Amino acid sequence: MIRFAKSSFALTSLVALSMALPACSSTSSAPAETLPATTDLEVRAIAGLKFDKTSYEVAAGDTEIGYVNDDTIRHTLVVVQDGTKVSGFELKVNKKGAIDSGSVTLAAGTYVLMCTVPGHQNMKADLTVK
Ligand SMILES: [Cu+2]
Repeated sequence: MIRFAKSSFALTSLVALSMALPACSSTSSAPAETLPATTDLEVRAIAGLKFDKTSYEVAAGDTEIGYVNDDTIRHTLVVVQDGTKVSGFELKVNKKGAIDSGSVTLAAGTYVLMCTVPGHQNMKADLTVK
């Protein structure tokens, strides 16, 4: 029983290692995935339940938002105005290096970017749309 558990653990490690190898062959430490060239606003989730900036700014209208996970745990990104979530827009990055992007139409005003993962309620930043 113990022997079986050990060998299946070794197999899992080997699979994980072989999956990680292509990333190691890259000359850069950046994740393989990149944001679309059309990205208007880049937001990064960083360690300590924070976004990479405390305030962001973008032009009004159709906005392509890109979200990059520089942390090791799952995060989401929603846009909130006056306590109400802008409907139809939510980005999710489940692990380190994950990238998500999507477009949302925003009128000029003041918004808050938030992560909806339980316990991440302090993960907020201001978004000014001009
Ligand atoms: Cu979060």
